[in-house]
Amino acid sequence: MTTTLPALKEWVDSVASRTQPDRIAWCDGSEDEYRALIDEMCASGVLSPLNQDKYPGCYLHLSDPSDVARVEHLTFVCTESEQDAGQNNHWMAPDEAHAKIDTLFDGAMRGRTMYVIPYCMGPIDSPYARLGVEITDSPYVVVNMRLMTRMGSEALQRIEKEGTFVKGLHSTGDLDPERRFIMHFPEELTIKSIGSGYGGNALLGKKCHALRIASYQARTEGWLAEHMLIVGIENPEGEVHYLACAFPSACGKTNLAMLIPPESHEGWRVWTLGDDIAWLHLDGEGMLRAINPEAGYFGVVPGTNEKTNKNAFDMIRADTIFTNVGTTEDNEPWWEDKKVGEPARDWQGRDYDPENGPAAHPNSRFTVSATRNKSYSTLADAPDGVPISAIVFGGRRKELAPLVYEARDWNHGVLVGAGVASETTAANIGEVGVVRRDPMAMKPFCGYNFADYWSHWLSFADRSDKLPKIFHVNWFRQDNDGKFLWPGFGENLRVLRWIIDRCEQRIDAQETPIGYLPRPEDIDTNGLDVKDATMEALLSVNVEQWREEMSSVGEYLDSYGERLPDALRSEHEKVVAELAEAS
Ligand code: OXD
Ligand code: MN
Repeated sequence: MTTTLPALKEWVDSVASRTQPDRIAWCDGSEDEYRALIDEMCASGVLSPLNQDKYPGCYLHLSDPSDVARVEHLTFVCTESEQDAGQNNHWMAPDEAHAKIDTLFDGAMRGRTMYVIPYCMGPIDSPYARLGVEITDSPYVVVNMRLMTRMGSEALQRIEKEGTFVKGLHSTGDLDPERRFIMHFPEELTIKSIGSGYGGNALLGKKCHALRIASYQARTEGWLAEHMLIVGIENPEGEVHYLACAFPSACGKTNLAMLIPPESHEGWRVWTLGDDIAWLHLDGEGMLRAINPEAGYFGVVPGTNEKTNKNAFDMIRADTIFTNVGTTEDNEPWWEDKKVGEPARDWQGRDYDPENGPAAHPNSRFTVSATRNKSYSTLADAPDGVPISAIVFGGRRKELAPLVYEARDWNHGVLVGAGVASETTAANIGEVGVVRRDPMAMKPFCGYNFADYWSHWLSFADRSDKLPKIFHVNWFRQDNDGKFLWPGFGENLRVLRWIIDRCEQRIDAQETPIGYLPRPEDIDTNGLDVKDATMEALLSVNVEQWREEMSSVGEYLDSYGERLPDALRSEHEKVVAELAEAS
């Protein structure tokens, strides 16, 4: 197999002449190809089969212990002007970046196979889908890309027809963190990544293409590429509302996307369209519609159990690739909080010893096709996507942010999104548990200057009067003893119901300086062991703390200087003024 598209052929040839692979394999995305690669990797030790009776089609990959998460400090956006990348990104001049990384690619694939992976982000026949080709020397990346994207012959045909595609070059190199870089050239629709075989560093369709490059493209083309799950909530009358929710990495997006209605909610159903990324477009009527560019999930494993996410727990019982989990004596995958079984070996393949830390790495992952999810919505394949009723932002905050509040209008909602802060998690290499600003949950993923990004968001208010309402939620508020106040998981449906009622104008709300809040009695707590006082606490706005918060948000926004849109500044001033008046 090769291609009829000269630009693609020339690029593949030029990469091969630099990297010097032993052979080139064009991936067709077939089941046979997948199986052959799995068998090859089991023979070479890159993968090992898990217990095939209990976990059929499941395999384990243990990564290099230095290569276990995204590496934001080694991730660069390389635009001609440093200001275009913004202070939210690490920047390097494109010439310097190409020169630096190309040297590392010289001869990097000697003795290896170079795989060419044509892929389509989004339903193959969607006008909103975008195309890419990843070249990699990792067969592990190929099989993951097959689960995560629509990859192979059909994608290649569309690439040949349209002629435009994102070029992604990846090599695991020598896995030396000193020679690890993830570089993006949005002006050239190009990604170059070397030195890591892990997740978002290596599966270039995901964070690199569908967020960093796509957010840049989206700005020039008038749409939004966001770090959002897409979920459909169906009430007992059969009415479905679709929500797009942005949360920082490892804050429960997959759980919310697959939420199982609690027993108290007979007749309710939840449909998953996506668990990580949404591409949002205005349609001819001014409705914001979402597609999920991905076709699979690369989810955090620890914490997944029958109670927290039964759909995910069942979904990963077959045809799943596990990365960096532990194993039991009879070779089942094991992770902290699985609630069944005992670990025998840890994620480094050593005999399990609690002295060495957890059996599964906190950022261990499953890769699985979305179609294995029981709550999968076939509308995930709809070319026009689904209409979005509400956008929901959230973060992991011990205090301050109430369980839920609603922005007054779109522009205020952009301020709410821009002010999102959350505790850092193991999804990135770095300190865990430190609160940082993570606007729209896009801090690690926006491919251009945040100030321009907020202007782009604000511009939607001039383009449509049918935009979704914007909300903020916080499932993670704690009492003074560090106990979570809200039960979370399936019970979050109770909060989503209030959100939907607000969208349908079925319920009033209290106006506060930070936006509209439910009264404690507006959230249905029937059958829940949550006391009235707890609901009061969950829905309280501590004016003093919010003044401090707004002053910190103000400082953060000001750090973007001249480029910060005036409309955002004035939204901030409005909230500050309301807080000043409040008692
Ligand atoms: C992810 C992340 O893997 O956000 O989705 O880190
Ligand atoms: Mn993510």
